[in-house]
Amino acid sequence: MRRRLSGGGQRPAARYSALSLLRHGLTGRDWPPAWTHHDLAPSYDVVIIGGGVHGLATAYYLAANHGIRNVAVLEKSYIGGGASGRNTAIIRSNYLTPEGVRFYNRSLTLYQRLAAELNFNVMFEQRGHLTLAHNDASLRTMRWRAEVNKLEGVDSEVIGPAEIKKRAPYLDVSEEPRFPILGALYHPPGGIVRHDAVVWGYARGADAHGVHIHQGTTLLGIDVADGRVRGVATSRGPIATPVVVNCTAGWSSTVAAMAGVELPITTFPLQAAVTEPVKFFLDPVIVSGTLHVYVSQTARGELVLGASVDPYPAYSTRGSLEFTEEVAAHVLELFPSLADLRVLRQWAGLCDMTPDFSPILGKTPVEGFHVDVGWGTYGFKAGPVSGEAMAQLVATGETPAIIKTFDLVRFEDGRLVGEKGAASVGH
Ligand code: PYC
Repeated sequence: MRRRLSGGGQRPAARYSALSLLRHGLTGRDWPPAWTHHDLAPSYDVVIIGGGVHGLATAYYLAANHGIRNVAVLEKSYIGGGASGRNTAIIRSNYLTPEGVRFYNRSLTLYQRLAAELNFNVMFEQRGHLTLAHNDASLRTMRWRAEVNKLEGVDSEVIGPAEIKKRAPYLDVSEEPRFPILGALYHPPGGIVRHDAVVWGYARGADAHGVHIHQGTTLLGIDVADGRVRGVATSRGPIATPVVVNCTAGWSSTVAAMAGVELPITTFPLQAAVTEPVKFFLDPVIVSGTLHVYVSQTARGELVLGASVDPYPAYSTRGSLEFTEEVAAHVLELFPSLADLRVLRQWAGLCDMTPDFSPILGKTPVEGFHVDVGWGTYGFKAGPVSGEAMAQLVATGETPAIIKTFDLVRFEDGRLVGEKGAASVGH
C-alpha cells in the first residue's frame, strides 16, 4: 500500500532509527516508500520531462534552493530507467575547454557533498581516473588537457608508464602490446558513483520537499500559444503550466519538436557490459581512446566495461555480439590476465550527440520551454550541476554564467565548445 509521507518538508530519513533500519532490512516488511504516489494535479508551476538524474536534480534544487515546490516530474517509465540507469557512472572533470572543465568540476564538487546533502549514500568513490595515451598525438592532447585543467584548478597531470603501473599493477605497460602505453592523463578526483543511488537520493529529496514524481506518465504534446508554453498533454491527462524543462535523453529532439523547437542532435546507442565479480584489483578508472574502451571495478568486484557509441544512429537499447567481441578484445590488450573472466550482462543506453560534443542548456525561442539535453556520453556526471543551474534559470529567469556558453543559439552563431578531445573514447 502506498502511504503519504507526513510532515511536509521533513526528510524521510529522519524517521528511521538504526533499529528500524535493521528490522526493515531483516524482515523486508513495512518499508515506507522513499517517494510518494500523487494524482496528477491540473496545474503546476514547473513541469519537468524526464525522471533521470537531470530531471530529478532540477526538481530537487528548484525546491531546496529556491522554494519552488509546485513541480511535477513526468517519467514515461520508472525513474532512472533511461540513460541514468544505463551509463557507466564515471565522474570526472578533466575536460578540454575551460568552460567544460569549470562546468564538470562544479558537478564533481556537488557529487562530493551529495551523500551529506541528500542524507543518502550515493557511494561516490574517488579512486582516480587514467586516460591512456598510446601514441604521440594522444599524449599531446593529454598534455593540453592537463594544462587547461590546472589553469582551472583541477587536479590533472600527465604521468609515465612506471607511475601508471603503480596505480594499476595489472595493466600491461610493457612494449609487448600492439598499442604500447606511452603515458596517461591522471586525474585523482575522478571516480565512480552508484547511479541508482543518485537517482533515488534526488527523488527522495525532491519528494520530501513536495515535488510530485509521476512515473508511468508519457508526454503526448506541449501546448504552445503566442510563442509561450501553456501546458502539456500527458497519457494521464492535461496539465496547465507556464514552464516546461526538457530533461530527456534519447527523446530530447522528439520532445523539443512538440514545442516546435529543432535541436541539432543525432541519437546513437552506447553499449556497456559487466563481468562476474572478482577480488578487488583495480583502483582507478582506466580509459583508452585508441582502443575505444573504459574499465572500472565496482565495490562488488564486477568490472564495468564500455566502448564508443554504435556506428549508426538508432533508438535500440539491445546489445550486440560485435560490441562484446570488440570490448573483450580491447580489454584483454590492456589486461591480458582477465582472459578467463566471464561477461554476465550487457545493455545499451541512448546518447544524444551534438555537433561539438557539448550539451545544450538554457532557454529556447519558445518562452517557458527550456532544455537540458544533448549530453552525448557525458550526461550522468553533469546531473548535479545541470540541475542546480537549470533550477536557477527557472527561478530567476536569468541564465547562470556556468551554462551560458552551452546555449542553443551557439550553433547559429558558430560559437562551438569542442569537447570531442575530452571524450573517454573516440566516437
Ligand atoms: O565521459 O567519462 C566519460 C564517459 C564514460 C563513458 C562514457 N563517457
